[in-house]
Amino acid sequence: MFPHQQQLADQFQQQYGCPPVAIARAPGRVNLIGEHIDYMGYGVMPLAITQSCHAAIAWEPRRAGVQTAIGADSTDCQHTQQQQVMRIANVQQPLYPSGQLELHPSSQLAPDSPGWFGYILAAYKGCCEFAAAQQQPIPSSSNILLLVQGDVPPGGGLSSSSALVVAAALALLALWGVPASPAQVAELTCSCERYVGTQGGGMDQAVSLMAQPGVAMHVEFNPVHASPVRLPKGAAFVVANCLAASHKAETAASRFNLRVLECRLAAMLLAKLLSAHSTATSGSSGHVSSSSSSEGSCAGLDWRAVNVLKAVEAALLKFAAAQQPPPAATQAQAQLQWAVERLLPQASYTLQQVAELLGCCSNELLALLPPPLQAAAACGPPLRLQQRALHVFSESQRVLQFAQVCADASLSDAAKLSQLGSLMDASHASCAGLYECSCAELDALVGAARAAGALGARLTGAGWGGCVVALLPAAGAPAFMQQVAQQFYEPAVAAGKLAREQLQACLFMTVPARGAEVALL
Ligand code: NG1
Repeated sequence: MFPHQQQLADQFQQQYGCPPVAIARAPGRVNLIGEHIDYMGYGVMPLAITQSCHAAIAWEPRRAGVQTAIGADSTDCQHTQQQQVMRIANVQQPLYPSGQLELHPSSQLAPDSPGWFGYILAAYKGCCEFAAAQQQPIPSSSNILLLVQGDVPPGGGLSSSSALVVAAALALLALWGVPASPAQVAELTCSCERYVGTQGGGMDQAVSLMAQPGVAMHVEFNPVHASPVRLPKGAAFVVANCLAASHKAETAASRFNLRVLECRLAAMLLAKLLSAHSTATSGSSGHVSSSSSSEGSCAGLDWRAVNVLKAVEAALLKFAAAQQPPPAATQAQAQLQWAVERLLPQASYTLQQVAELLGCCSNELLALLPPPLQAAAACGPPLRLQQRALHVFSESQRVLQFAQVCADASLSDAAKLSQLGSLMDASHASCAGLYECSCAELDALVGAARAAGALGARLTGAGWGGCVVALLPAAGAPAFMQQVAQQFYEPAVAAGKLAREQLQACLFMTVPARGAEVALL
């Protein structure tokens, strides 16, 4: 039995007058390093936190003598007389209002539905698609009852939304009796969360499902898998909320999707330019010309088929190695930087310029992108391709270095802690400078954490608000927390911006927790 299980079962009974048949628990996560690179194909290093989302589920009981909402037993929605619905409630009322969702695989969120239903609808659609692909029938003879409870702080970069999607998906699959491995649920919840609008990678869902207690997880993609990484003895991680909510997705043209767009265009453009590298010459714009006839000759790159920066990494390294004179540095990170700066020299690009460099028109380019990225492009933002690509390549190298340091038997634990701290600091600098996903509040909190003795500190999650994660020697963690509380939070409490009882949710030490689980009752 996991924490909250019995309590939630009792609340379910009170809410709906019947017991749940399954309760799913899905944890939030804190990402130690590897920010904004999962959707570009690169591995990341999160751990699951104990704060979780729980979803209790059951079929709605039929009452004797009463025509049910659905009518005759059926395993096919199309044959039912009335619309099947999911009744939804949250133990946190009125923060998360109750209501119901109509259930069919093409359902849209009704305009008057509470916003948080979008995540449950996304999970439902993803589960329908998964069940259909597995040729598993979806039972639909009764309405569904769902009760949600969660304590992952929302808008904090701790993945509260993915915890909800994963918990709802696990609960639905359990109710339907559709078997799925953690990796399958990770894939299905990653793609279905895109129904909610952001074009994220698969980190949050994967770690929520696959985390192991006591270790960080090196999560890699295509296909998704997670390997445990033993952290040095004496490492403590403290999570602190900067008190500015992370609004990564408030509009379709969200800043999150704009970053995905910039990375995607950088990948396409690099593929195009690299495909011509064997006969490349510097054009007057400073760009390596892409007009050569050798397109497609470099590593078989077809820019139209390139979606992620990882796909051009090998060709970039080859490009750097083939130059005369070769770049001075031999390290992959320096070589990638050299090549990106040479191939994408402008401070920013317009969509029109990107299209011209690709040799097509803007509309043709837009047609290759999914609608949320088209929406991001429609606002005509300056596209900072070089900076975003430099962040992604350097951050992916830092993830590998983080794993190497953890595994290096020749290093003392103290030396490991110090090196991991430096990598986390460098990650924050890159997020703030090259990726521009920090904010004044996050930067101030990172500064306060360092001043209070953190070996390294960085924003965690999408950024633009939310939380930082700080690395401490365990012995120093209590004094650290006291100092940060005094310096960062007490002024907010004094100013009435933060209730004292919220402090615990804003500043806490975390240990790597176990991944999602389902209890069949
Ligand atoms: P959060 O912190 O939950 O907004 C988002 C993405 C991740 C990853 C991080 C940045 C979703 C569901 N999550 O996380 O995949 O890209 O940003 O590293 O989109």
